Amino acid sequence: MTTNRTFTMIKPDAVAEGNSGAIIQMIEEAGFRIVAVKKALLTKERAGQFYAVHSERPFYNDLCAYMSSGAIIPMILEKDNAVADFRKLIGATNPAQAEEGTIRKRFAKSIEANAIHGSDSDDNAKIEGDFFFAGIEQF
Ligand code: FUP
Repeated sequence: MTTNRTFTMIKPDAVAEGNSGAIIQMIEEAGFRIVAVKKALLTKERAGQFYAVHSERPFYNDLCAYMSSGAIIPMILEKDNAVADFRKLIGATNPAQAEEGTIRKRFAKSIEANAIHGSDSDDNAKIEGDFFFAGIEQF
């Protein structure tokens, strides 16, 4: 299945530091349309569900604690080639390796507190978008 939608969430470090406005501006200037958006707080258990694919990784516990440490801003975005183009816009997982002009280069603090999430496939974009927005009207 190919769609022109992806899922993102601005992570606790970026929300807490007041960078969400600048990040959303970068997203819109790159040509993405916001289909759905809200501010939310994940419990550690729900963060664990979101990152279940990483449950065997050594960083899983810390990641779940971090992702439930403060508010996040999940969004569904729309654009041609959304998943791949958004991954380019956010940059490498480790900000030390992120290219100039990417969101993580500008705002990420570490590999864990890396400012923003972006889905890695169309299938995951749908699963992750539904995780936060199932049953909510989308425009
Ligand atoms: P990404 O798709 O770029 O978000 O990266 P991954 O799916 O590989 O990792 C998901 C999240 O796990 C990252 F955003 C941050 C966290 N992580 C760590 O904390 N340590 C690592 O070594 C790798 C990932």
